[in-house]
Amino acid sequence: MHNKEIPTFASVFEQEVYEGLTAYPKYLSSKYFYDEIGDKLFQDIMAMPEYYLTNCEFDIFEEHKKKIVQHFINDGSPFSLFELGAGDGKKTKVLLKQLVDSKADFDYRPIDISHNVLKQLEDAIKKEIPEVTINTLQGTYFETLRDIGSANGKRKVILFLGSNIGNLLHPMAIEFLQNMRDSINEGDLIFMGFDQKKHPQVILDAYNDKTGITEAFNKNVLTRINKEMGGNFNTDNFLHWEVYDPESGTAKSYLVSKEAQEVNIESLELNIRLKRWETIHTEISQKYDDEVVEWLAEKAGLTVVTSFSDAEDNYKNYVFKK
Ligand code: AVI
Repeated sequence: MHNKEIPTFASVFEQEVYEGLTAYPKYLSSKYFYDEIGDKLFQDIMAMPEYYLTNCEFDIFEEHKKKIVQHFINDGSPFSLFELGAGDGKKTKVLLKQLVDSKADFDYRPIDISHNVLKQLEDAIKKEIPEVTINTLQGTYFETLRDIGSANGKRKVILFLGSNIGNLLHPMAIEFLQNMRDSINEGDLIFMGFDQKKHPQVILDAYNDKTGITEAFNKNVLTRINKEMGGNFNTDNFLHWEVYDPESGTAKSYLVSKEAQEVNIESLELNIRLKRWETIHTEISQKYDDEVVEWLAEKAGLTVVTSFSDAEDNYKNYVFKK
């Protein structure tokens, strides 16, 4: 019998690239967009006028900050405010300032995979809102949720903003919400952003800007494979393509091969062929409505307490409890 060789991988990234590029149809996970360059590109995306999500969430916080923090403060007992994937904290600062003004007894515990991001955030908070006690936590969502779960004593409020949940398909989103649920107790809260269904063109424009920032962001996964695994992708040979299905609310990003091509990835000892117009699916950005959010929450054993939205209901932040 012929034994098929099982490749060994130096990292989960390598393994997932191998699996995704040898599958049909091909795929790569959007979690690999983010290295130093990808982080910067995402910052640029958040500053684009087409990428309405950031401004909507900022406006919701500005408009409803008093009511929002009232939910966090609850009975006035001390609490820790955790934030998963904290980023630059621009929006969170609105809530932190309001918490200080409301004399809340809390500490802020931002969590991010990047040391660099956390250091910058810590410096900014210490400078701009010195009243806030900040303790950063470095790690993946999964590891840190475990840490949150075992942190005893204070009440917990967990922030998960920016519709980051939208990068997970529903089954994964439910699993993620279940993990969040397992890390909190009765009386704790989860506060999350969910981008809403809207005019399909607005969504397509947000994920397909004319300046090409989103295209560069999408292609950064290929650039990373080139750098980190000795790949020889020519990113010019791919189109960035965005589709949005208004029925399911799913926006999907693809890299489409403009010509028949062969790519070699040295450290995977892998040669792949792409036909002309063959696709690599890279990202989903799910859009929601109240029914879907309630369904996800129920599946995960959470209850929707209330929600806050912008004037046009383009975006909503939901408060969940156990
Ligand atoms: C991080 N995440 C919520 C963004 C989104 O909207 O799906 C990532 C992104 N992809 C393209 N533009 C922004």
